[in-house]
Amino acid sequence: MEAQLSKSAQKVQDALTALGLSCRVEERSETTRSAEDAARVVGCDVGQIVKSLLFRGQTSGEALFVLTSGRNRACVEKLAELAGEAIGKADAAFVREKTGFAIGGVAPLGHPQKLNTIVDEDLMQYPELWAAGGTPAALFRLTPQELTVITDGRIASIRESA
Ligand code: 5CA
Repeated sequence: MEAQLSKSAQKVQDALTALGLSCRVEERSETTRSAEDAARVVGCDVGQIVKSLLFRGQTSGEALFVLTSGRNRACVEKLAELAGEAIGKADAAFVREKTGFAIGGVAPLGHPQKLNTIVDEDLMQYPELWAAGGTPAALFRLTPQELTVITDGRIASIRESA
């Protein structure tokens, strides 16, 4: 029998099940707080980790949810262009309010309300991805196609180039 998930991880599992997806949230004994931690724990390339970042429109105050490859940094100028306004990084309280999760465990779904979402096109090249499952030790495996179903996001080139 599988161990019972914590409340936040179960919320993510329920959201996946409600979408008809077969993804399974796993809670590990080691931290998966950062993309590097997560890649080490599951044994994948860091590029296959879905990083969940939250930004805030400086004019509208609206949340912009950004999913990038763990290999990349999101380019704020590209995001601002897509959002149509200047944006800044959200603080921890805004992340909690808009996603319902604490930093380090923000899942791409299971939020209290629908978030305007942008997905890094570099995530689409991998056969499978891993995303945070609601806590800094919870993860689930998914395909890029499942990620687009989950987020209903706009796929764009948002990588910061060196
Ligand atoms: N569980 C891992 C792998 S899926 C995870 O959640 N990684 S993450 O990259 O999606 O989330 C951590 C991110 O939170 C960091 O990349 C960073 O951009 C953001 N972050 C860290 N500290 C803060 C902070 N104080 N305020 C806002 N964002 C933060």
